[in-house]
Amino acid sequence: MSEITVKPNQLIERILTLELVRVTERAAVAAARWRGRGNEKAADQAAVDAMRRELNRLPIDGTVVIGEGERDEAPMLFIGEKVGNTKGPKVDIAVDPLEGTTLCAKDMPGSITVMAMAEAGTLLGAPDVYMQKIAIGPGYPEGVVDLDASPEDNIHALAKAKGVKPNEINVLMLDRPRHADMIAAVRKTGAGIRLITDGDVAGVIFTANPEETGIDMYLGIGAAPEGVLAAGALRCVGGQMQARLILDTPEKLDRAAKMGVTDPNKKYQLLDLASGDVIVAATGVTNGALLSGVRFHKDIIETETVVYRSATGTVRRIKAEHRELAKFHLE
Ligand code: VTB
Ligand code: MG
Ligand code: MG
Repeated sequence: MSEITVKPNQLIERILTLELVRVTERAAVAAARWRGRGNEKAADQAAVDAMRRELNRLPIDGTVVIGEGERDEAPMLFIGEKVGNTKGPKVDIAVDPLEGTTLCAKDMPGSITVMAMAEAGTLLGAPDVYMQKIAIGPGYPEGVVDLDASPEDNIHALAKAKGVKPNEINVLMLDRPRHADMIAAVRKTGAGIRLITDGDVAGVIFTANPEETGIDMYLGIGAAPEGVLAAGALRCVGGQMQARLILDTPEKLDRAAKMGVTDPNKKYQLLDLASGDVIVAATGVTNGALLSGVRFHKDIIETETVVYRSATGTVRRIKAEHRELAKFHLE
């Protein structure tokens, strides 16, 4: 049987996989210390500080392409910020240091820390605007669903491809007023809808293994950065995703143009969102369906991280016990 050959540039990427786990682990522990305290900003800031500190330890020449906002509005991890000790490969970095700040502040299920690292120039530089998204898991014919088709047509097409009735399809959507018509249209087909208050990075990732998550399709409007982060994970497991930026004001058009978006109505395919080798890591902050949350014990802190590597299609779940880190928890 032929061995998997490791190209030289992949060696550093293989080594860095575990380093990215450390980045999201440390950010998750920092955010979890604010879990349930009702202070979204403090939880988010703690995650940002920890993620930036750990990123700057990495042997990479990284540029934040998806971050806490554009340069003039985010003090840290802004789009364009350089991260890493510059002694390494040029890479794109995408971060959501605390995905689901409200979920963390209220200790509700599903908040995570998440980041992606990819070959330089391969992640869509997405301004923090809304994005229409549709996503399904692997194993279906290319283009079986379409962002511009009606929810009814997409549900019927996916059901046919899956060999089930439409009322056996389950869709995940953000529970938002902007989705009222879409929710009604999906419900008309008899399909089920899991409504979430926040966290559609995980929401898209759930489509990757419907037998475990019960989710066949993600549908709706969420933030663009979250869409690109989720696309990185789907690149690894072979799902399908289409997306379109919502640039409905001159200001948003201008911001997107400054980030190289030339066609504001472009329908992005998965490979437009994340076109090169990409690693995505996410650690649970509160307990959720994707990951268990951080657990604080007297001398040990427990974390769970999932890390996706598109170059090999590898998904790793890493449960870690942190003893050294726990000493700082006593402060
Ligand atoms: C979306 C979703 C994110 O925030 O951006 C949501 O993509 C915000 O939506 O996962 P609203 O502006 O309608 O509140 C998250 O849920 C968390 O960042
Ligand atoms: Mg965030
Ligand atoms: Mg977010």
